[in-house]
Amino acid sequence: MSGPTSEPFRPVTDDEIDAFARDGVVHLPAILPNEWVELLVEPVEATITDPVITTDMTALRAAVTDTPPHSTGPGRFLSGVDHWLHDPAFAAFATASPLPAIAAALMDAERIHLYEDSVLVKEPGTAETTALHQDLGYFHLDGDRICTTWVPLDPVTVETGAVAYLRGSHRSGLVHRPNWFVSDEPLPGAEGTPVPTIDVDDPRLIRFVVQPGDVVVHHAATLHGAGPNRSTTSRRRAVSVRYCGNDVRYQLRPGVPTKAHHDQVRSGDQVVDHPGCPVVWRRTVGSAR
Ligand SMILES: O=C(O)CCC(=O)C(=O)O
Repeated sequence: MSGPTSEPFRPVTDDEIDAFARDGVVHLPAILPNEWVELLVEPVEATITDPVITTDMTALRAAVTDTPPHSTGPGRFLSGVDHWLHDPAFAAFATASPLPAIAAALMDAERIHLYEDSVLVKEPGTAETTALHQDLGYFHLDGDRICTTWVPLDPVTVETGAVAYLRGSHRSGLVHRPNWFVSDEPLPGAEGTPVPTIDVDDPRLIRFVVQPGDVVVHHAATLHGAGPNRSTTSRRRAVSVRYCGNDVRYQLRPGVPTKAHHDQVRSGDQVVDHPGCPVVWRRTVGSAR
């Protein structure tokens, strides 16, 4: 499947590149052609109704902790990973949409590799928050050019579960210990600096009101989490695609799930083109930034 054009609606601006470097996150309004968002709607629906592919994060939180909040109605936080490996629509989205070029522009990269994708759906009435965390601790990678592109399929507000980013936290130099994603409880055996406790009203938290066609990109070292979906009618469907660029090395982290190709690499190896982490964009003479 090739999909619609790989050209973004508009270029990434210098101000957006500066914001990403300064804050560790940037909101790119109206940059993704709608056809790409539409392409994902059915595959996301198929995915979240398949209990083999998707984890019920609401049930996971209930298993990990008795501490509220827990959804008491039909609200569910549903999440899955690495859909691109078996679904052509997700593969087209991750490899042939404008996302790799957008990541390259923000990270000033010579090439971009696909690391993974995730589906992140909070149905109306989902009480579970996404715990504050840093993606880097979950990635078996080390380096600066690593980012997550967060793509909403619905309009998203603070009420429906906007992601909150701790401004500038990507510059801490710390790798934070991964948690269960729906609980602050750390993953057993995982290493890293404890995630700090940040009040939801902390003025350093940035949240964006977004529309389908927007993309929010954060640096892998940026601390972030998300609220519940308090709406009784509006869904909050999103897909994250995670990329790394040149000068990134593997760093195998204990206690964190690995991918099949991680058996073939050692910590310190450069990330090179491989079917498990393919190059999806290369700078060419005259490539748009
Ligand atoms: O969508 C969410 O609730 C969290 C998103 C997130 O943590 C990510 O994409 O890295």
